[in-house]
Amino acid sequence: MAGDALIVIDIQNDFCPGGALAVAGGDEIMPLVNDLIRNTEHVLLTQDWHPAGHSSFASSHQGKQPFETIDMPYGAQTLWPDHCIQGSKGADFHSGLAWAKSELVIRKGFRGGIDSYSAFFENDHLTPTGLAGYLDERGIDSITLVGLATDFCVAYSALDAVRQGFSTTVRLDACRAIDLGGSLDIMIGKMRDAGVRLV
Ligand code: VGL
Ligand code: ZN
Repeated sequence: MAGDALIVIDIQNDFCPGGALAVAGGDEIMPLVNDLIRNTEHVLLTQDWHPAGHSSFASSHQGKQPFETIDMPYGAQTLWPDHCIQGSKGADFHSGLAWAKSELVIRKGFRGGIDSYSAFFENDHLTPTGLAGYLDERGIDSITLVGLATDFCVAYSALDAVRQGFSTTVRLDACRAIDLGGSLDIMIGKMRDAGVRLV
């Protein structure tokens, strides 16, 4: 149907085993994701795309370690190992991902002072990426999300998608989680409560 799109979230080397912010089993989803790509007309990708020294990196904050939380002007921010640096090998899509047919790549997290988990808004929940406008203009009102990580970029994208009026499905079997301090259960609960279809 012309009204459907598959959005493939952040399947990049740094989120796969061996990468800087490896998600356990991140590379296992490739066959399923590639099947979904093959069977969906409109395929879009997101790409985490940080400048060196990004404010979401623990290394940018004196005395801070990865996975600690800090207060930023836009709210709480988890700190991460340096990852997905613009133009680096770690920021490339995983070599097993059949991304070639995708019609749009949304890059996010490219402004030094703010992170962006969601494909729709930066972490201030105010600055749009342009994705909703693209989907609206193309007549796409229903999206399916797959990729990495379930409890961060996939979940934040799904929550924003329903808020923006898109019929939203997350294929949990085609996602893998970071699961930091129970974050997977928390975000699954939030998605379910918000009306995201979890499959
Ligand atoms: C992500 C943490 C930092 C993700 C991106 O893709 O889920 N998580 N940057
Ligand atoms: Zn990131």
